Amino acid sequence: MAYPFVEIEKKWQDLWDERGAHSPDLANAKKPFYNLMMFPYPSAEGLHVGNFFAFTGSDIHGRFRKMQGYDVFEPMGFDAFGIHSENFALKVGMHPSELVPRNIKNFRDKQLKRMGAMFDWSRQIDTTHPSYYKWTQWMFVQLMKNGLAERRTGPVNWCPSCKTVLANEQVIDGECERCGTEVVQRDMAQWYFKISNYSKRLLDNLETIDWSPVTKHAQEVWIGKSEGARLRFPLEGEDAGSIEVFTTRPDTVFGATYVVLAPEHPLVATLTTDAQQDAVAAYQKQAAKKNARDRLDATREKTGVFTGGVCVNPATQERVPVWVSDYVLVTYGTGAIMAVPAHDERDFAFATKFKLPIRTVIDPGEEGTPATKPEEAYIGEGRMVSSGDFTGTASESAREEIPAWLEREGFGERTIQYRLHDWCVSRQRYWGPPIPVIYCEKCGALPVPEEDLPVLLPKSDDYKPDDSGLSPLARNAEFVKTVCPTCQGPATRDTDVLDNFLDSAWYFLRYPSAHRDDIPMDPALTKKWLPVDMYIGGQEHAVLHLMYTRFLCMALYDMGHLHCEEPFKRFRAHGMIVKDGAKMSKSRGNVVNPDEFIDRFGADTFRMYLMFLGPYTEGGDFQDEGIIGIARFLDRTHQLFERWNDAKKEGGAGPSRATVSELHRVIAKVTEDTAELKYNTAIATLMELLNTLRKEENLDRETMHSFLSLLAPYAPHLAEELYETSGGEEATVFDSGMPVADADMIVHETVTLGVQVNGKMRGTIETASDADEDAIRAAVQDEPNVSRHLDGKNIVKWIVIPGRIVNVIVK
Ligand code: ANZ
Ligand code: ZN
Repeated sequence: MAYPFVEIEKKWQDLWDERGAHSPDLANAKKPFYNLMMFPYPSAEGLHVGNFFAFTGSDIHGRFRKMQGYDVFEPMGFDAFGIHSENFALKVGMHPSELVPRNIKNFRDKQLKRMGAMFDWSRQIDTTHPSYYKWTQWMFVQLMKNGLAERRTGPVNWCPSCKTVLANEQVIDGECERCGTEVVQRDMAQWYFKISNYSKRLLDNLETIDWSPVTKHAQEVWIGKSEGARLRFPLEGEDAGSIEVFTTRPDTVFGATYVVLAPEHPLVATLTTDAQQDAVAAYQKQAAKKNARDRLDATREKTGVFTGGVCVNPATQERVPVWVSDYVLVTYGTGAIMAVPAHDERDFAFATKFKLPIRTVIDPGEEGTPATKPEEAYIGEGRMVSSGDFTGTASESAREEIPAWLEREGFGERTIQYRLHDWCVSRQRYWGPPIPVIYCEKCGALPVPEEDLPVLLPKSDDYKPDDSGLSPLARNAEFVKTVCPTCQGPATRDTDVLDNFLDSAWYFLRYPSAHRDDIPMDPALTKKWLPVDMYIGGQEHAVLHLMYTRFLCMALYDMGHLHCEEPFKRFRAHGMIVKDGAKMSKSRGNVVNPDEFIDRFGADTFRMYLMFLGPYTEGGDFQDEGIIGIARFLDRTHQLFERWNDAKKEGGAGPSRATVSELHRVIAKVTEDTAELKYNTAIATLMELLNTLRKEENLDRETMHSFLSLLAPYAPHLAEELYETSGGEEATVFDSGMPVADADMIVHETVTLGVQVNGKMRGTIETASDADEDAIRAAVQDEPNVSRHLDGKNIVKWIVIPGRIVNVIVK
């Protein structure tokens, strides 16, 4: 018989609402705890089980902190701008401005409110609302005024299907992060945020924050620090300039037998001789069609063409030919490399194919003289050969000394290079905040004056993207035409919209100040509530949202708008829920609809079941039948309380010593596991406790309520109900405080072991029954009788027979 979860859940959701239980007094809270979950994009399909899993785990953490006496702020909002919403609107033929509010209503009222989370709906955010995006535009304006936003023309990633430019982070393995279409290169004028100015800080600060190691690692790799040198290879002739290359191996410069420019490098035009004009032009055209992933693939057949030009190797003073090849990217380093075929795999393949000289300058050492014609590149360390004054030294030290020498000679500098690129924020789409910039022929590009914000997105049915490289807003003459804020002359507006990732880069700064129309962030509330104490979200955002938002906070900090550089003290990535071993997808037909399960089993059971599937940070496989086990657990919990309430056994003898001991063991374990997001093992431990309690004759209220406090973060409705019916003193179980484990109450089972030295019984020791061998050895050496027989002798062997005997062999 199932307990009446429908009534119970409805009752408590209404009560929480009525009492404003989840809207803490932000200004006066004593122990603020900001518990944040990545906010969803309100799709038309509604909340899926993956969202539900993620949100539940975050809510359990929030409720757990609340039990511990914190004032928990757990806001929720909707990331409703962007290509996703727009594409769907186009598909169903309904304007996104009508679709989005409908989806939000469905998400919030039909789904999120049923899950029993402590979301503070009084501070909900919708990124598409002018009262929000006014401040998104304000962010842009601040960056622009401080030289951190810049318009540049250059190669960009273009998604032919989404018909817009994408940032580097939004291209995954050469494909559009949204739609999976292969991205192509285009040359366009776009707005960039100078996130690369922050490379070093973004990397160094990682040490100061408590984040999932995988997430930190992903950021480290993406920021991509390389230590090396920029070296200049002079061109022939008076004042002809030079080609600057970036290398991480300046020790190999004596082996640089040619130089390669990226096809897009500006010097290609200067260096190409008349005879090579056609070949080079044809090659450039072909290269433009390839994506970066293919271009960098080391195993790919190398292609390239000779420019006809030469430059001078600054170390050897020899003339070396200059080639063009697409394995050199214009967007990294200087867009040019010195090729050292003897010691770099890609250069080796290229030199072999085009019969360019291969010169060994590092000898591996052990095998005597180096091969005159190497079979493959040697990329390791060794002894320098054919390297002028450096011959005979170790390559590691030459790596320091050669660039120091070239620096003195004026041929370069040692540098640190980062892979992180500036963030391109222009999108040629409709559904976003218009970029707040005005172009005037006389005054140039100007930010829209702050008092004129927001630049409203005009409602128009003509919003389909096209291949022109211009946003649909460019077709809206009324929108485009404006006056220059400086000279009052005729001017035009920027017609692109801002990247959806800017909307989400600052939403959590807005929640506490959601009521303030006059400023983006209330200074007192911001100071009190930020940085976020616990942030939970998907690992797929490691180098997207989580990088952008760190950058924006640093920039706001530098501009004096924020008191903290880092937005999230703690971040944990949650796992993924799969179904029958496969990712859930409509096409596979294995999508789990959370609504159905809540209808059948209730939100508490569904919450707990999801958390029981596997470790929260790893996820698990959804099995329809498994939920019965949790339903039974909650039924039995309900029964236990009903029986106890009826019997009113209060004031009896109290539980046995064994039950008290078990309770304290469980308090310690569940508290620790819940704090570490190990929800599945915490639930298993609660199940053990229930079994003990079911067998106990003399349960007192303290024991019953301790159990409820531990259960409450997981099954909040049922815990509230049982707390009330069993005579809880507070208005809510969440004010009843978390029980604290008393270590002295926990009885460890012990065993007695006989101890022999060289086969003769010398004493006994008491150890915990689960003591490991190290603990047993320590106990043996502490036993005075035994240790007398060990003194001054060498222990040659330990023989430990668990639970019975220890024999120490000495000499
Ligand atoms: C000469 C050399 C000799 C190199 C050698 C390597 C080994 P990371 O570690 O990723 O920073 N490189 C530089 N700029 C490039 C570009 N725009 N496109 C493609 N490759 C580029 O890699 C740095 C190395 O990658 C540089 O060091 C350069 O090759 C190449 F035995 O210079 B090296
Ligand atoms: Zn796309």
